[in-house]
Amino acid sequence: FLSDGHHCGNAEHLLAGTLHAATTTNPDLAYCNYLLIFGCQVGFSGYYAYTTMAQRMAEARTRGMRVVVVDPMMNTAAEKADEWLPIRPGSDGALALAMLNLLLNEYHIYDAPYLKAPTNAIYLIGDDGLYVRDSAGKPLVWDAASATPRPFDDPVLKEPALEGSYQVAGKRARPAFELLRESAREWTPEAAEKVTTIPAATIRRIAKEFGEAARVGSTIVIEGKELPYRPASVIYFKGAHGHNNAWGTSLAIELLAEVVGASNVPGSLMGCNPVCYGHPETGMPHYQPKADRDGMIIPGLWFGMSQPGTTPPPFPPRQPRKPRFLNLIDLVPWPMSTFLPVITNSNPERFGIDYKAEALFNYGSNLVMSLGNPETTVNAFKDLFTVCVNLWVDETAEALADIVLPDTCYLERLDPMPQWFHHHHPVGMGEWTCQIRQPVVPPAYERRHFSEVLLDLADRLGIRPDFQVMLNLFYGLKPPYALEPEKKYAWEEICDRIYKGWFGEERGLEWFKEHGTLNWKKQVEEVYWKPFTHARGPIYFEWVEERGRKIGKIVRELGLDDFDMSTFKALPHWQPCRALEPREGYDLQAIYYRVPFHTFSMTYENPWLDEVSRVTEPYSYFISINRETARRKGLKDGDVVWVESADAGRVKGQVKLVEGIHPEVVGIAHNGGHWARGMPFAKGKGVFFNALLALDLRHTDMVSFTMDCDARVKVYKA
Ligand SMILES: Nc1nc2c(c(=O)[nH]1)N[C@H]1C(S)=C(S)[C@@H](COP(=O)(O)OP(=O)(O)OC[C@H]3O[C@@H](n4cnc5c(=O)[nH]c(N)nc54)[C@H](O)[C@@H]3O)O[C@H]1N2
Ligand SMILES: Nc1nc2c(c(=O)[nH]1)N[C@H]1C(S)=C(S)[C@@H](COP(=O)(O)OP(=O)(O)OC[C@H]3O[C@@H](n4cnc5c(=O)[nH]c(N)nc54)[C@H](O)[C@@H]3O)O[C@H]1N2
Ligand SMILES: [Mo]
Repeated sequence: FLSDGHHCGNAEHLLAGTLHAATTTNPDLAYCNYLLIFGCQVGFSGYYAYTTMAQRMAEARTRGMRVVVVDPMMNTAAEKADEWLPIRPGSDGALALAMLNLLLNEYHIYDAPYLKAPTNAIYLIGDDGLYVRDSAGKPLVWDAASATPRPFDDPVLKEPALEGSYQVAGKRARPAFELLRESAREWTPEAAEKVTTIPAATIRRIAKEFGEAARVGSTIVIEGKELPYRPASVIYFKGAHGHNNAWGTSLAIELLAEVVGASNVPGSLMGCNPVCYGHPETGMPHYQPKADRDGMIIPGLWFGMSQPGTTPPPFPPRQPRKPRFLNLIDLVPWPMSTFLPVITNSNPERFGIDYKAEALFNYGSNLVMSLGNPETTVNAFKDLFTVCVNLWVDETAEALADIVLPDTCYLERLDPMPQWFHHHHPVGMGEWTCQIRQPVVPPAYERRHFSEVLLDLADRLGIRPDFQVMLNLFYGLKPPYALEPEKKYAWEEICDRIYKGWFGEERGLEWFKEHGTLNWKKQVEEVYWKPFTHARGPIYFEWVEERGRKIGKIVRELGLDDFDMSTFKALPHWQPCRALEPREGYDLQAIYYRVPFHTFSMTYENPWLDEVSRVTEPYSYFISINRETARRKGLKDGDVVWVESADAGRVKGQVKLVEGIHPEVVGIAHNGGHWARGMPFAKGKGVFFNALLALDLRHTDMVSFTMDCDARVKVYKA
């Protein structure tokens, strides 16, 4: 019932799925001239397709691309940027809304032709907040040419109205764009300054720079195809959206790109490869978005399958229902991963669920450390029969496991297409690459490849046929390469069939073992796919409003008064996250960040990286605090302090005084402070940030299942 990543990028993935037909996004650095980053280290020290993006970032900077980084701390991205905007954590939505307001209402920089074509900006919205539909259920738009409402896909529609107010069947109906523009008005730069601590004059300048850099109306020819050219990109991730105001915030940032048309065209924010026509000889793999009956984008490729209880694509949303699953994915039918069992399993009756989980199967996650306060996690799962598949006996295995299955590490195993699905493939022109991961050493000790273990488990459970049908679906395998349900295959044979199924008889496992990768050229229509589709991206999330009402009704019936319905809105909005709510005696906010040479928390067990962290780089093991704030508190470099959360635990560590951090903030890298006996190098190194995070509904954005990943804290000498 847990998918990977826990609180990784839920709000972003929801928007990536609906606006970009992909799981995640990345900027098109080959053409971008102005990159505005909100709480993300793309191309500098983290985020996705890391190494390629770092190279492209370097090339773009050499070419003169300007980088502006919004971040409470001068981490790797901010320190290399042309401009750093130190923001108060959790307030990015207010900044983005003020910029939207300036673009739409003051500078009048927006891309009307784009908004009219592949978005729903022209769809008429009634005073009930929902689409105005015709008798056949089609959303209507206002046709200014005939002064009548018409279905959005009516071929005679000439001049769809983006603005104004109309009467349809005696009721007021306004284009979604008109509502967006109106609602953004509330966010003057001065109002945003109060919330973000970024001066109003700076907000005005940045909005103008971004809007002008987008060159609305311009075109570029790439490989003989004329395309819209929008060389300005926004990108945001963990820092900006990792709060319980994730939905409204992420939407505000995304719409900065949408209103200027900087979405999936040269220079802009791009979905991570949502269109693939496949290898020229076989046409495999093949996927592309399509439109639903309201004209909106359905992604062509998504994680998992749309089975009850697993992750469905975010759109079109199913009807909400009283929860049967502990992850509440049937109540809120669009988040892509969910950590909620850590909350629901302790008291399922409260959610109308009449069972508790009995077993936990954990593959390569240290969830006792990576979720939030470990006491909550251990309490929720301690009675479960738990299997951990891991390289080490980490904190989760130590606290919860009945059985630990030792997995092979990446140097010991054979994997087909290890980098294909998901966001590892860089965006933009270039090549598609399919790879092989081959073992370079035999597995040590009793380690076994997890795929082989899964096949064995499927046999013992008697579900091998179902399992192989699932693999056929997942890899799109057709005869003669599809797995026959009743037949037993070894892992090597399955890999061979996957390769042959995609690339033909002569390019099987042996071919890949010899050649390593298969590359072919990406086509313009695959990469810059927006101008070639009639599927529309939403600037108005009508169904969040519509389904939200149904969800609200169920929530009220269940009496869940801590289930926050206030963020279920169709348009961007901002409200303080929990860590921004004033708490007597707690004067600071704790945030976390990644450093370039660590991956999550597991690399704290790597002796070389441990040495780097101890000897040359103070930002992985210390608690960073602003020099002036430290002075007021009488703290010096190297002092040992407690950081105590208003809502959860406290952690101890040494302080490092820095200039490059917002004065109201303490910064802690990743998740250190391991305590498992199975991780001797990591043990006691660094600071365990997540002890500070409360795991409950109050700290969760219920639209996207994103938790507030910073905490209101106080700092005092230990
Ligand atoms: N404080 C803080 N919390 C965070 C984050 C953060 O940056 N800071 N990030 C959040 C995000 S975005 C994410 S995605 C999650 C990540 O959270 P997790 O996925 O839980 O990451 P880790 O804590 O590194 O745990 C990874 C586990 O996988 C094991 N492992 C490594 N390689 C293999 C392998 O090949 N096979 C198997 N079976 N196991 C292996 C490691 O031993 C380790 O126990 O954390 C979330 N929580
Ligand atoms: N080197 C490395 N690369 C990685 C990973 C890794 O562990 N190491 N993990 C991978 C995974 S799973 C993920 S999810 C991605 C994450 O990719 P990123 O989101 O790029 O990762 P972080 O370093 O956590 O970036 C968060 C930034 O946001 C800032 N921040 C914190 N709070 C706020 C806020 O309220 N507002 C703003 N504007 N900024 C804020 C932090 O200071 C930090 O600089 O990286 C992936 N790539
Ligand atoms: Mo993540």
